Amino acid sequence: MRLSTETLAQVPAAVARPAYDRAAVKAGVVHLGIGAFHRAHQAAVFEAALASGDLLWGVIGVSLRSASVRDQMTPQDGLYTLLVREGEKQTPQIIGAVQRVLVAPEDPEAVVAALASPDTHLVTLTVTEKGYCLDRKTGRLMAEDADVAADLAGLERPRTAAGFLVAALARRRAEGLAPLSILSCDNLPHNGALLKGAVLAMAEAHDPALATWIAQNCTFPATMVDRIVPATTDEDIAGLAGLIGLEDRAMVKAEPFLQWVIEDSFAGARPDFAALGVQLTDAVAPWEEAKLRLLNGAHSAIAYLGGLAGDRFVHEFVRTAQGLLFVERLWDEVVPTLDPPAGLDIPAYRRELMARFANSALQHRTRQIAMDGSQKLPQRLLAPLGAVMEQGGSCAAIALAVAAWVRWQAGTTDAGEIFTVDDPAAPALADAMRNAPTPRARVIAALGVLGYEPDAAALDAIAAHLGHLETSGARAVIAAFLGENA
Ligand code: CS2
Repeated sequence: MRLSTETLAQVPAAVARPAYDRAAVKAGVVHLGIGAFHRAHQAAVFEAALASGDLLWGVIGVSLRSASVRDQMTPQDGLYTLLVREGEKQTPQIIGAVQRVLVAPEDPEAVVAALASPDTHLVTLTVTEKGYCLDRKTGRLMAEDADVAADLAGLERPRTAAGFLVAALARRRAEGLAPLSILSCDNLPHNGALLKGAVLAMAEAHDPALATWIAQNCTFPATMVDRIVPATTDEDIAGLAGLIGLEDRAMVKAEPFLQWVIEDSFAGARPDFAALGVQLTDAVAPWEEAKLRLLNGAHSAIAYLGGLAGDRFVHEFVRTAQGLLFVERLWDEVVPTLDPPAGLDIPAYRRELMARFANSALQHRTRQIAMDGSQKLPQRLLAPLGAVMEQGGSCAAIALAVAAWVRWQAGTTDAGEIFTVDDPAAPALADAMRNAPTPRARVIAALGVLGYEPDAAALDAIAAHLGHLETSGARAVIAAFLGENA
């Protein structure tokens, strides 16, 4: 039997569930990119708003591509379980915030209508780094992308996030409706400004007066989001059925930790975020930078080094003394590049991060994090690498992590297992590296695809690590690195 409004009463009484009247909730939020992360993060916060009695913050979820989330959630009336796991402890909570899921390619008009509804005040986005369709070198919309080109030509059936937003904002303006607060929740530095740039460029191409209206009335607060949310597996769904007595194909699993920092700049109504544990601030950037470089940078290092060495999960990497020490060395190099916000205790943050990585109940796959490396590397590892070089610091651990990413492009683990490199730039990377005969040439070629040119010392370090990785494998290289940098 499947979880739904009708079967909800069968769930054991100890399991938390919506105590508010779902029928009375208004959809104040449209979320673009309703994957597991949204359901475990922002939707959990909106659920808390609803639970507090503020019924304006139901969510209409939008999938920009596939129908799978809609197909999981619609038979369940939008209900799903958030399963918080740590050690032996598992705490399920049934969430009712999501009212509907729309599949954009099937019915783009429904998405525009939802965004242009008078009930909508906030738009949140988790469309992943590549979903902004921005050229990372120039910061411009990728006009050569087929979806961007289609949206630049006409917005009758938008395809991109920026296209949907512009089509809907045009309608809101024409109908005299209130502007929107539009919050990027992706792991990109200055995500608010990036999104604003993409939306304004799209609007400018259609109607400069609309672009001006958007710039003057809508806001694009920067946000930092943090919660580790591994992809759900069939075993997770089977395990949850044992806990709640029902099948829930839309469940998500997450760690207990949740952080959301939002730039305090709203165009109109919003929930009482502060009361919901969300941090409102004038400056998100220092939070974002610390999180991207320490958490996500270490994640990517673990994904490539651990992935090459055969670690399937993050906790397996930090369970070994060498893995743990390597992450500490990486952080030692990165910390001097940060300008941490008041309120962030770096030593405590590092300890907490390590404990979060060690949470074996999450089963967070290294392959999941390895995905889309070309989109992630710049802010996670290359920016701190550049900053370390400028400061004249040591970059050996960061360089090793970057070398592991280059090595990853070969598509084989150290044991010779073949895998597919899951990255929109994979063909370009393979092309660039095909005729690069030496480790040094391969580093130059791979980083060149990202538009990155390391300085001579960094290049030497990355190339030496790559040569060593190619001949000896990740475990041996980490051991040698720790021997030299004890
Ligand atoms: C991870 C992130 O998959 C990845 O790239 O580094 O999803 C990470 O788990 C989150 O940013 C944590 O907040």
